[in-house]
Amino acid sequence: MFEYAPAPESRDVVDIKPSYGLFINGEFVSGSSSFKTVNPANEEVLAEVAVASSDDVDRAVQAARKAFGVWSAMPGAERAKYLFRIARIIQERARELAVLESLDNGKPIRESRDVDVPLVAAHFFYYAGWADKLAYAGFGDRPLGVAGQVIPWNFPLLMLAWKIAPALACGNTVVLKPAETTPLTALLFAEICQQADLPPGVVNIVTGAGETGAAVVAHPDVNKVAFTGSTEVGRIIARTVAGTSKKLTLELGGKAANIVFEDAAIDQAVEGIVNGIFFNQGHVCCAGSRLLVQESVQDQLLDSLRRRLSTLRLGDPLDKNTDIGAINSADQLAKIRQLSDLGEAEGAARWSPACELPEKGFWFPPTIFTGVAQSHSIAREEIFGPVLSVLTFRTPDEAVEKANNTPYGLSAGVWTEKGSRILWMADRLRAGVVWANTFNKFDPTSPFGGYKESGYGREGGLAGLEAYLDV
Ligand code: TXE
Repeated sequence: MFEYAPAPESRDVVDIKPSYGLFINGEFVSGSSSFKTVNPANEEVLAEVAVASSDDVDRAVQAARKAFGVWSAMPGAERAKYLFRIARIIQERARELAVLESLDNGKPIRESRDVDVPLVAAHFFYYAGWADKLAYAGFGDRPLGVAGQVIPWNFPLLMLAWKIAPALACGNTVVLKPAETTPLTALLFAEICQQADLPPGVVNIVTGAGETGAAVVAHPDVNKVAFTGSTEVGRIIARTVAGTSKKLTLELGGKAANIVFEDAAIDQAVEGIVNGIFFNQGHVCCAGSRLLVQESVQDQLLDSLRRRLSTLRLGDPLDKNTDIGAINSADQLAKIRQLSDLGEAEGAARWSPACELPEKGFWFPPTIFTGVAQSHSIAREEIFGPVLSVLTFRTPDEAVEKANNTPYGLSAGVWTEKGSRILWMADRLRAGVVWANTFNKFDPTSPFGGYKESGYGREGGLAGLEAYLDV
């Protein structure tokens, strides 16, 4: 790949403690056991983190229940002050948050610094603004109670913000369980809640694996469950919640089509395709993992795409020049390898740019599969890695049919210079988000969420408030 001079961000800007407790009722408390969280770029242990047992989860839920009385009775304008304060502290501590996110997750610092952390602050600012305007927005202002929130590892802080900011703005209190491979920024966020003098028990962070998440979801005093993660675990959670009065929102997997018409600005489309599938190593639920290209421009587009891929820099996530960081875990790497091998075995042609992978850590090169058929596993299953499956189409109808031929329905992208075609496509694509001549653009004012097996409920925007209120 490309030669360049490394420019590393300093790891020393963040003070990582050797061990972390659970954040319950405004304090850090110890758990009965612990697990290690590692830096996926070099497999070094970053810290020892407490596991919340079901008793610990119960303590957290009771703290949230008690705090609900105070928090929900507080005027919206007062709640807004806390949320604005949290947003400002996030901005002040942005560098620490970004470095810690890159260390624990493996994502390039350029992304955590320029995308994740600014969006996290933006979500707190945005929902702070709604806290005293809920009645005006026609929602009334009746919060649900205690929200149990379980989040994944691909955007640890951003998923936390998507869930905590609207919940608190509406007057709910929260018990949140971060993913087991990326607990550290959620614990730094707990410190920020202390710094903002948030009343104890309004936010509780319980770390641990799936069992801890299951205890949060099943707790009888939790009134609302919000989950982002795999479709498989989403189904388990839906079964647990069925037959209770808990409200549920699920944000699950995806297999988005990025659709390029022959009249598209090809250079721009190439950038969008790269951003669509290689941003965050493809660990993105709405990643453009299927490229649908109109047959007449396939060769031209693939030539440009291969050239562009050869300029991507893979390596140290703290290096400011890095485009592609580490895969988040050994398990995720094994899944990407297994599905990619299956792609080859099923007959698709595999290509990656010449690229040296670091010896330690979890790495996978940017990869393109051509000659992919709709029946191939790599065209159907979510790989959740830097792997693009290329399919072709001739007519707009065929593009729609192929794009919709998936059990998922989270997002899609359309590349064309014809405005009418964008609207025609957006009407027919069964996806919660359709981007036109761009991809992976997020904004707190826009609702985000899926159709079909990508889940239900919306996060972001006004629709995101509905998930946390009795309307
Ligand atoms: O997800 P899990 P994993 C997809 C992606 C990825 C695959 C597996 O395809 O390769 O899922 O990833 C908690 N009750 N996505 O195994 O297991 C778990 O501790 C309650 C897409 O990491 O779903 C973690 O906090 N909670 C996705 C969270 O659920 C449970 C993002 C997600 O983990 C639980 C992540 C249980 N029974 C993965 N079991 C997206 N939509 O963005 C686990 N958890």
